[in-house]
Amino acid sequence: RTLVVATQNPGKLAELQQLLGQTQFQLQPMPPELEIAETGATFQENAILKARQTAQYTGHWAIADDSGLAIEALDGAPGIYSARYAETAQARIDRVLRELKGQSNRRAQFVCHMAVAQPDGQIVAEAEGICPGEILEACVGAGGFGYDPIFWVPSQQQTFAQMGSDLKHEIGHRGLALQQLMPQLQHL
Ligand code: ITT
Repeated sequence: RTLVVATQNPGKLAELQQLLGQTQFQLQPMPPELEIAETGATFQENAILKARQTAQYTGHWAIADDSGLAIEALDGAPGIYSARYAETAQARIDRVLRELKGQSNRRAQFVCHMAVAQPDGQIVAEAEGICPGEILEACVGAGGFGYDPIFWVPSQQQTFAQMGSDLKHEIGHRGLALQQLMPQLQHL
């Protein structure tokens, strides 16, 4: 059956297509004209509203991912505002580096909440993945997207932007969420 991947973010879409490639679903991109206001106060609320509205609009099953970077010394910012923290990806990274200037606590985590809705909008599966790390003082690595070049994963001694996509899927927030979601999808 058809599963609409409810994201307009090309970096996320590529990862989700790779991660969902082995499932029983025929993946479809989100209709470009569909704009969803992220009015929720949490990753979970935003994932649910994106999955629900996309399912209802398309009449297909839909999966949504609401994710972001939560930095301890910034009281969890940018968090659910990660995509809206500045105009461009580079400006968002620059803002984080500026706000952490001189700060010795560099601890952070990436969070990904996923929700799956059936065609009438009812949520049938949910999962959350968290990946702990540290914010570097400058970019390292050229792969990935978003905040990947400043997100250092101590257990791997490299940034998200340095690791291959297989490793990012294995230990990253999105991959961990999907590892939990997969068994739930199999029973639908
Ligand atoms: P959709 O809502 O259309 O899916 P979006 O980019 O607006 O796209 P979010 O509201 O969930 O999605 O914001 C997530 C932001 O968090 C994203 O734009 C990146 O800036 C950041 N982010 C999430 N996962 C990331 C990852 O794996 N690597 C780097 N940055 C990531």
